[in-house]
Amino acid sequence: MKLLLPQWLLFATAVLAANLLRAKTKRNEIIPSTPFLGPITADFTSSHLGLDGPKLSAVNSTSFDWWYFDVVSTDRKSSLVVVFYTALPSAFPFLPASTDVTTVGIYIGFPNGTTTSTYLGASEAIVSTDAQGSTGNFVGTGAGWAGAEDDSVYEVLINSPSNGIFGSFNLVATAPAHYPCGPATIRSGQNLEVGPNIGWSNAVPDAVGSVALTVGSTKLAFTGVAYHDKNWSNQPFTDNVGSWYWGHGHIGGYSLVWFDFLAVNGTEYVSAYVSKNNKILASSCTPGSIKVRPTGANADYPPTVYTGNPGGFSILVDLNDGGEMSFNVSTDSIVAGAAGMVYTRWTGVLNGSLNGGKVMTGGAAIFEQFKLST
Ligand SMILES: *[C@@H]1O[C@H](CO)[C@@H](O)[C@H](O)[C@H]1NC(C)=O
Ligand SMILES: *[C@@H]1O[C@H](CO)[C@@H](O)[C@H](O)[C@H]1NC(C)=O
Ligand SMILES: *[C@@H]1O[C@H](CO)[C@@H](O)[C@H](O)[C@H]1NC(C)=O
Ligand SMILES: *[C@@H]1O[C@H](CO)[C@@H](O)[C@H](O)[C@H]1NC(C)=O
Ligand SMILES: *[C@@H]1O[C@H](CO)[C@@H](O)[C@H](O)[C@H]1NC(C)=O
Ligand SMILES: CC(=O)N[C@H]1CO[C@H](CO)[C@@H](O)[C@@H]1O
Repeated sequence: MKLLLPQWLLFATAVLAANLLRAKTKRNEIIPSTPFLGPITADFTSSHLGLDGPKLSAVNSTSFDWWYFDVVSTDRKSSLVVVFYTALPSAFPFLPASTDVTTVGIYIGFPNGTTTSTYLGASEAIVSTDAQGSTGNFVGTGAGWAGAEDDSVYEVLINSPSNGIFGSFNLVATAPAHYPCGPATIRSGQNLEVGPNIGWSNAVPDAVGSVALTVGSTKLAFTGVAYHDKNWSNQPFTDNVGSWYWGHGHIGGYSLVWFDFLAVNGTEYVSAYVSKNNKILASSCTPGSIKVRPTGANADYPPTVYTGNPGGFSILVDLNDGGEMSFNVSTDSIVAGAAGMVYTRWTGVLNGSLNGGKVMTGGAAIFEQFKLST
C-alpha cells in the first residue's frame, strides 16, 4: 500500500528529525580558568561524533586539552599559529608561567624574519561541539574559532585591542579528517592515542588558509598551507613524551601529515597521513608505516636534550596501495621555540616524490621537534 502524505507533512517531518538530531549532536561546555581539583577522565576512543570537541571531563593541573591552528604562506615567508590551550604549565611546561587554565597563544612569523609570541588569559572558555566540528570562545580575550559540523571550514577570529592584534584566519579544508590510526569516517571505537596517553584528532589535515591581520601598524595578509588539530592527555606532557617529530605540508597536490615519536621508555609510535584530491592514500599507525629521521647537521637519532637542531627531516610513507612516498623538508626558519631547543617549530621547503619518480619541489611545511630525553 502506498502512503499518500502531503508534501508539507513530509517536509515538516524531515525538519523535525533534523532538529532532533542536531539537538542530540550539539553540546556546550564551559571550561573555567581555574583547575578542577581532583581526578579527571580523558576520552581516548572515537565515536561517530565529537571529533573536535573537548576530550577531558574537566581540566585539572596535570592534564591538558587544546585546539591548534596554523598556516604557512605559499612563499614560506609568513606564518601564523593560534593555539587555544586549556592547560596549566604544570601539565604542559612550555606555557608561560600563569595560573590561568584558559590561555590563547598567538605566534606570528613576519616576512622580514621577526617572530612574536603573545599570550592572552581568558576568564573561561566556552566550547560547543556540533557533530564533528567545534566552536570556541575564550571569554575576555577577543579570540575564538568557529568550525563547520563536518570540519570543512573553520574561522579563527582575533580582536585584542590591548595587544593591537585584529583580524581573521580562514581555513577551507582540502583533505579529509583522520585519527592516529585511520580515516575519521570509517568507524567509531578507534584508539585516539598517537602514543601512550597522548590523544590526537586531526579535523583539518590540510586547508587553503587565508590570513588578514593587523598587528600594531603592520598589515599581514597572505594565503598558504593551513591545518587544525587537537591534543589532550590526562597526564603531564613530559610524563609520556621522550621526543617527537610532527609536521604537515603540501606539495604537488599531496597533503602530508607526519608524526613519529619516542615514548620515555624509547618505544617508537607513528602516525602517517597522505591524501590527494580529497582522497586518503595513507592513514595508519602501524609501526614502520612512516619513518621520520633528522638529516643534515645534528642528525643524531634518537635525539637528546644535548642534540643541536637538525638541517631537515626525511619522511618515508607507505601508501595503502603498496606504493611509497619520500619527502624531504629543510629547517629554513625557526618560528617558535623553548630555551635549550627542547622544543622548536620551523617553516621550510617540502619536496616529495612518488615511488622514486620525478621530485616535486617547492612545497611549504610547518613542523616541530620536542627532545626531552637525556
Ligand atoms: C588529574 O586527573 C588524573 C587522572 O584521573 C589524576 O591521575 C591526577 O592525580 C589528577 N591531578 C590532580 C592534581 O588532582
Ligand atoms: C619586521 O617586521 C615587524 C612587523 O612589521 C616590525 O615590528 C619589525 O620592526 C621589523 N623588523 C625589522 C628588523 O625590520
Ligand atoms: C614502553 O611502554 C609501553 C607502554 O607502557 C609498553 O607497551 C612497552 O612494552 C614499553 N617498552 C619497553 C621497551 O619497555
Ligand atoms: C628541494 O628541491 C630544490 C630544487 O631541486 C633543492 O634546491 C632543495 O635543496 C630541495 N630541498 C629539500 C628539503 O630537499
Ligand atoms: C630526499 O633526500 C634523500 C637523501 O639526500 C634523497 O635520496 C631523496 O631522493 C630525496 N627525496 C626527495 C623527494 O627529495
Ligand atoms: C600530533 C600532535 O600531537 N600534534 C599537535 C600537538 O600539539 C602541538 C603543540 O601545540 C601541535 O603543534 C601539534 O599539531
